[in-house]
Amino acid sequence: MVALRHAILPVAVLFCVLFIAHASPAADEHPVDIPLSFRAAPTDEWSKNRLEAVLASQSRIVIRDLEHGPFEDSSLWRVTVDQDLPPGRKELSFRIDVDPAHRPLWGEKLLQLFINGKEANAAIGKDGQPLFAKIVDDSGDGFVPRGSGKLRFEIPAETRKLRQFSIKTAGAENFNMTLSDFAVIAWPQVGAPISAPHPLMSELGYRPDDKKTLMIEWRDDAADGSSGSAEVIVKGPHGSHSIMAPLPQGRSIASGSRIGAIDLSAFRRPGDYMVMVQPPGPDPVESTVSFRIVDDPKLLDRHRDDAWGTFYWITDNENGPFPDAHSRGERARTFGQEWLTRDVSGGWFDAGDYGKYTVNGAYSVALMLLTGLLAPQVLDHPVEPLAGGHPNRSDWLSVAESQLDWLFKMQAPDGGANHKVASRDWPGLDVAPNDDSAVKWIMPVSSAATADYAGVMALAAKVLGQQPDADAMAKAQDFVAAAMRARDWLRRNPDRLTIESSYGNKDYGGPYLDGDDRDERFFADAAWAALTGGQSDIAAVEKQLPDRQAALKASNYEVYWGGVDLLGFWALKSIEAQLSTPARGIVDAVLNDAAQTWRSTKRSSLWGIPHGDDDTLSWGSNGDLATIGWHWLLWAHISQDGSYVADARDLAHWFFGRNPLGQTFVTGRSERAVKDPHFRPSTSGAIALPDGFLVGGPNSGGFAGDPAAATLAGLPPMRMYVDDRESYSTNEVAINWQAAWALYLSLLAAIDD
Ligand code: 9MR
Ligand code: 9MR
Repeated sequence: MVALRHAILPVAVLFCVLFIAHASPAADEHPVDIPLSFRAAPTDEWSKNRLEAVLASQSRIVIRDLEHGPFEDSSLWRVTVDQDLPPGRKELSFRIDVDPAHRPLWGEKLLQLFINGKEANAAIGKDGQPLFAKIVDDSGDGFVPRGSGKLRFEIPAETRKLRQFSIKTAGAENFNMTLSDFAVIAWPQVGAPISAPHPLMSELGYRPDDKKTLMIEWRDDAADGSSGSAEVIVKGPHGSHSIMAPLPQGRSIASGSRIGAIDLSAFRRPGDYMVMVQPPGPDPVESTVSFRIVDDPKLLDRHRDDAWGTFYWITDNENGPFPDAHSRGERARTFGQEWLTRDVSGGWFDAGDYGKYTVNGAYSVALMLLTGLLAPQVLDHPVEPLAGGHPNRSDWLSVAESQLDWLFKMQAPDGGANHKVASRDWPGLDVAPNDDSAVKWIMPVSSAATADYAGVMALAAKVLGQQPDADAMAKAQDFVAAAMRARDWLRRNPDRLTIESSYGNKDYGGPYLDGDDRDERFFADAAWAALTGGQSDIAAVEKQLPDRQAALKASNYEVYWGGVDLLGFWALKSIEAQLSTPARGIVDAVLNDAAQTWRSTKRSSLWGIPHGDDDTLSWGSNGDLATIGWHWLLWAHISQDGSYVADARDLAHWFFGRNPLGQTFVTGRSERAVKDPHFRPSTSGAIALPDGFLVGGPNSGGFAGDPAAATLAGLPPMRMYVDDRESYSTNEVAINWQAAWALYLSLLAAIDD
C-alpha cells in the first residue's frame, strides 16, 4: 500500500494520545515516559580517535578507552535523536554505569552533557532542589560527577524537538562507562494546546487581487474551551508580518477538527510566502505552509488545458493512444443473445476501468454540450493532445464528438439505449487497454439510459446543426433520427425499466442503476424542445416544470449522473425567448436558487466549500464540488450576476490543497498532487500518468469493497481518502467529474481573460 500516510497519526498527535491517557488535574504526579532509541553510534565530533563509542543496543551506549593508561583530554560525542517533544515540563533521563577500572583524572568529573547544543542542568526534585550538583570549573563548565545510577536533566519547556545531545568526556584512565535506559519524561500541560495547529493554503497560487484565505485547523483538544489567540507570521517579499488569530470555536464534523479562517488578501506583492502558526501557551509549537502570489492573469490556463487534455488518454478509437484496443468493441456481444454482435466501438473509457456506460457517458457529454450551447466563447481554446479533430470545429466539440459517435451506436434495434458495454469481470490493474482481450458485452436496455441518450442526441444535433460544414449537418440528422427513435421507445415504455446490478454473480462493469427515471425523461423532453423549438414540444415540457422544480428543491439541488433535472433546466434556458413567461420564471428561479443554495452553504462552511460541515461526502465528492463550480460560473456568465465568480474562484483552492489533508486532488508534478490514481492505462504501465485528472476524493458513503479504503474506516468524512491505486472509491478518475472539472476551469479561465 503506497499511501498509508493519511491513516498514520503524526507524531505530535501520538503524543497527545499519550497525554490524554495520563492527564489528570494533578498532572505533576503523572509523568509520561517516552523511551528513546538510536539508529547510529555517537560520532567523534573532535576526531580525537582515542575513545570509542559503540551502540551496544538501540538504547545502550558504551564509551571506553581504546588504549589503557591515562587520557588527559576531552572528547565530544554527538548522539542524533530527532524526537518530537510535547510542550511543557520534561526531562532527559538515563542510567550511567561506570566501570570499576575507570579512574577519573580531573577530580571527580565524569562528563558534561549538552542538549541541543546547550549545557544541560540537573533536573529539579520534589524539594525544589537540583537532583545532583554539577562540578563547575573555572571556565564555568559544569560536569556530572563520577558515579553509577540514574541521572535526570532538565529539557527546557519550550523545546519541541530533541535533535541531539552530546557528551563531553573528562580526562580519565581506562575511561569506560555504559549509558542506558534513555527516555524523555514529560508532564502533561492541562488546558494548553497540545497538538500542532495545521495551516492550510492552496498551491494553485493567488493573483494580487484574489481573496487569500488561510485555514488553520486545530485538533479538538487544542481549542476546546481555550480562549485567546495564536500568532501567525507571514514571511514574504516585503519581510515578516505578525497577525493575531483568535482560536477557532467552530467545529466541523466532516473534518473532525476546529477551523479558523484568516484573510490574507492584504498581501498583494508577487513572490513566495511562508506562513507560520504558533499557538498560545508557554510552549509554542510552530507549523508552516507556503503559498505564492503570481501576477499572471493566465494562472488557470495550464490547469484548464491539462484537464481537457486528459480526454485524449481515455479515448478508445483509432485516433486515441490505444488504437489496437478499440477494435474489440466492434464485435461486442449482446447479453442473452450472444450470437448477435454489434459495433459499439469508440468513445471514452468511463473511468479507471474500461467499461462504457450510457447513463454516465451521456451525462458527461451533456455537460459539455450545454456549456457549448450557452457559452461557446468560453470553450474556444485549444485542446492538446486532441484525439482526431475536425478542421472546422472547436477542439472541445471534437472531444465531445468522440464520445457522441460511440453513444450513437448504443441504440438497440428497438430504439431503446443499452445501459452499458463492459466485460464480465473487472480487468486487473495491470491490464493495459491493448491487452484487454475480454469479450465486451452489450447489456440490456434501461429507461434511464434511453432518456439520457435521447436528450444528448438532441443537444448534439442542435450544436452540430450550428456548425458550418456538411459533415456536421449529416451527423446532426442522424442524431435527430436516433433521438426520435429513443423518444418513441420512451413513449411505448412509460414505466421505469432497469437492468440488474449483476448477472450470475458477475458485475459486467459498474451498475449506474437509477431508482427514478422521471428526471431523465424530463431532460430528454427539455433537450428535444431546445432542439426543435416547436410549440407542442415546449408545451409538453413546460407542463412538467412545477414538479421538476419541486423534486430538485427537495433533493437540495442534486446534480449527478443519476439526477439530471438541472440539465433539463439548462437546456430550456437556451431557448428562453420561446418559453411562456411563467415557464421562463421557473427556469430562472431554479437556476438561481441552485446557485444561491450552494452559495449559502459555502458561506457558512468552515472549509469554504459548498458542503455542510456535518455532512457525509459521497463517492466522487470532488466531482460534486466541481459541478457546483461549473453551475455557478455558467449562471454568472448567463445572468450577468458576477457575484458568484468570487465563490467559484475561491472553491478552486479546495482542489489544490486547502483541505484537511493538504492534498491536491489533481494529478500533476507537485509534491502534493495525486500520484497513484485508480486508472488502468497508467497502473498497467501502458502510459505515464497524465497531468490534470481530478480524482473522486473523500468518500464516507460506503467503500463497496475498496481494499485500500478499509484503512480509512472510522476517520472523519473528509479524511476518508487515500492516494492509492487500489482505492477505486476515493482515488479513481471518471468522465463525469472530469467533464465538470474541465468546464469549470474553462469558465474560470475565461473570466480572467
Ligand atoms: O476497478 C473497478 C472500478 O473501476 C470501479 O469503479 C469499482 C466500483 O464499481 O469497481 C472496481 O473493481 C473492483 C470491483 O468492484 C470489486 N472487485 C475488485 C475490483 C478491483 O479492481
Ligand atoms: O460514480 C459512481 C458512484 O456514484 C457510485 O456510488 C459508484 C458505486 O456504484 O460507482 C461510481 O461509478 C463507477 C462505475 O460504477 C464504474 N466505473 C467507475 C465509476 C467511478 O468510480
